[in-house]
Amino acid sequence: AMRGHRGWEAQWTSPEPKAEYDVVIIGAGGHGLGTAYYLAREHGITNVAVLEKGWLGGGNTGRNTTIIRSNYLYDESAGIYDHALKLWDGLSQDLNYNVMYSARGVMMLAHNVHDVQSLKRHVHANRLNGVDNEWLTPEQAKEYCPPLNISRDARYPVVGASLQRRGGTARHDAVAWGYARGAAARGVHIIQNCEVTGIRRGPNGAVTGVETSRGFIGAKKIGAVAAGNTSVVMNMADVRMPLESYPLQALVSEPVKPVVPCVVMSNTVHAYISQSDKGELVIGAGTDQYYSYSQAGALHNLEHTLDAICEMFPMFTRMKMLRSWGGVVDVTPDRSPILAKTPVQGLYVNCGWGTGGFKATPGSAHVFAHTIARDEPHPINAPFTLERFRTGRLIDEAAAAAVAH
Ligand code: FAD
Ligand code: PYC
Repeated sequence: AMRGHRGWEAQWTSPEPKAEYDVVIIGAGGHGLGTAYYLAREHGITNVAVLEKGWLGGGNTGRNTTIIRSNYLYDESAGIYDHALKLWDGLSQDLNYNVMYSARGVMMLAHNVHDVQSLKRHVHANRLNGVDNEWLTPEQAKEYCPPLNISRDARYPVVGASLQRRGGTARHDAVAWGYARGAAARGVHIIQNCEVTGIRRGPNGAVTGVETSRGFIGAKKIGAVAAGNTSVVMNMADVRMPLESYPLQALVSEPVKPVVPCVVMSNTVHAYISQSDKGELVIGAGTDQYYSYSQAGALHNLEHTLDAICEMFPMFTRMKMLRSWGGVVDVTPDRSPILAKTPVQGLYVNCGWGTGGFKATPGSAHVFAHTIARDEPHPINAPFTLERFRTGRLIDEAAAAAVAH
């Protein structure tokens, strides 16, 4: 049907790379494109290129299950994830692009005493930080999400749930496209099919530019925002990262009429579900248990996840699944991100979002742009350093990651 349309303007231009930029961003996912957008909009830095080895949004940004929430445990996390949640609220207006943010509520299920203690701890910690979160009985959980099975006979019965009502979903592609259009309109160059293969440094060790599949491109500053490939990119500047890269899989069903009104997650049975505006059930698994740079994973993980979904929602046992895929997630030892300067002058890194960075996209991009522009962290990302893995000042969010690792 698209072939019949004429005169549609490209949403962003595809210029030839210039010889040099003030800032080069490696990776055109939501975080990289958002960083370029805020560099231009908030800091007036428009001589910026975003280099992407594949196509814009083709990494984890276009592969994730779009769950948005800010119900993490620690103060530092409340700072960054709730900053993002507040930005989600006005993002469509800000970008003049409908990112379809829908605050339909994120419910996290408890199946045993340990889950109850852990989720209630999160509820209390969140409320102390002014982040909404509440505890539900199984009956209240079912009232909020009618198809949920709360039978006591289930293998892992639902014994309670936490609910963040401001949590929800958004349209992942639209986030990448909206930031790309907004950045390009302010003069940022978005260059696809341009793989960074090296980082060049001058005699004093500071960065001078990047080697790419389209030749050398000079840069005064470089922001590496390459998600699952961050270790590979940072290795080009001899910086060893505390990251492990794993495949994370998801799948969608055939489209059906509205049936799941919110997001439901269960870390214990390793499955989560929501329904897209197209009607597909969007379902995800825990990470595969081996390191890999492959954007695919093992079938048994999906089978295990669908077993769990059928137990939580017996009405879906005869649903047909349409397609599955994987992304490569970059996991830190404390399951919190790294948004920081690096030991190399002029090189900045934004990574380690693991299984949960989509929700952070606007907040992360906003404070990372500040870090690059001012050469110092924003107070919100100041705790998310690389050094914390040496000093031990960790921000352990393994439980709040809510996706089995
Ligand atoms: P990406 O979108 O991956 O962008 C990085 C880009 O860098 C890629 O496009 C890549 O091609 C490019 N790149 C890499 N190396 C180079 C190079 N050498 N040269 C040039 N370009 C390069 N998070 C949530 O909050 N909620 C969820 O529900 C959720 N579900 C998920 C489900 C799945 C199946 C997966 C895989 C992830 C999920 N996540 C979720 C995590 C989330 O997708 C990521 O944390 C987030 O999208 C990372 O965004 P990004 O912009 O940093 O990375
Ligand atoms: O971080 O909320 C999350 C998430 C859900 C699915 C994958 N990640």
